[in-house]
Amino acid sequence: MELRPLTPGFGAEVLTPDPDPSELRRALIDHKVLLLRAPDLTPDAHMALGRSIGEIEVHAFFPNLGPGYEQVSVLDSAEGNTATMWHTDESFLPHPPIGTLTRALVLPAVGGDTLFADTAAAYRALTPAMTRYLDGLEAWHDLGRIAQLRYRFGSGDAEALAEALRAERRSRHPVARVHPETGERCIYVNPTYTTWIDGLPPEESDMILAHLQRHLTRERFVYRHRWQVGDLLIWDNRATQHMVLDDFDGHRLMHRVSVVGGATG
Ligand SMILES: O=C(O)CCC(=O)C(=O)O
Repeated sequence: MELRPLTPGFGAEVLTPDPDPSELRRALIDHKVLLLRAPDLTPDAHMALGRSIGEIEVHAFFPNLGPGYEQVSVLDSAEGNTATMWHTDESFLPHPPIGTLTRALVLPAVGGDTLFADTAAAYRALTPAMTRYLDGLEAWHDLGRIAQLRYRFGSGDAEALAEALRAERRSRHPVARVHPETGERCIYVNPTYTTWIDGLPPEESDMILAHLQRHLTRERFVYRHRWQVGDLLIWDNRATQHMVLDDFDGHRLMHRVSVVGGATG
């Protein structure tokens, strides 16, 4: 399979048309983010591509294409569904998805790029003192955190917050998880879902989470994707974080399919 690097460190464009699924899966593990130009991909073919990587899921809260296509989530900026804060997908689940395949259908004239951070490279660049400190620590990830942020910043009401907290959709994962297929350690906390590091005093937990996030989003670990309509990006959710730049006017519409994961170790 022919690949072209997107950055010196991670990410690759797949140049071979109709790549072999097992080679694609291997490339995803090796490069963490793959770009395919797929102008004619139908929702059925999108789901089939997801299934070639693993079992595909119905997303916990995004709207979807409806009967028969529940696994195709719709991220429509007109409905307020643009993920503009750094995150790994659905880390509040006990088994967060291993990867996501997102395709651009409608794009604004300019802006709305997506940033990706390589959390394995970021882990490797931590000081030995910090990696020793993180060893064995676990953090809580909670769907309620988004509702809390919306409430704090005026885009969500108290009832929505109470409902999200009542739902208790939270899980605990290692702060530095081991990637099950590469054995690499990856920083696995993010500002969208991670609430605190288990067992630490609040100030210390907040300080460590802020440090890790600042560290892993340094330019040297980040790829910025400028979308074209029909682009399909596939990312390894175990070894990356991503966010959309909230810098655009106009319409942005994406379809996404994600692949069910296993336990975090
Ligand atoms: O819309 C994008 O570019 C990224 C979508 C996203 O953040 C997600 O699917 O979790």
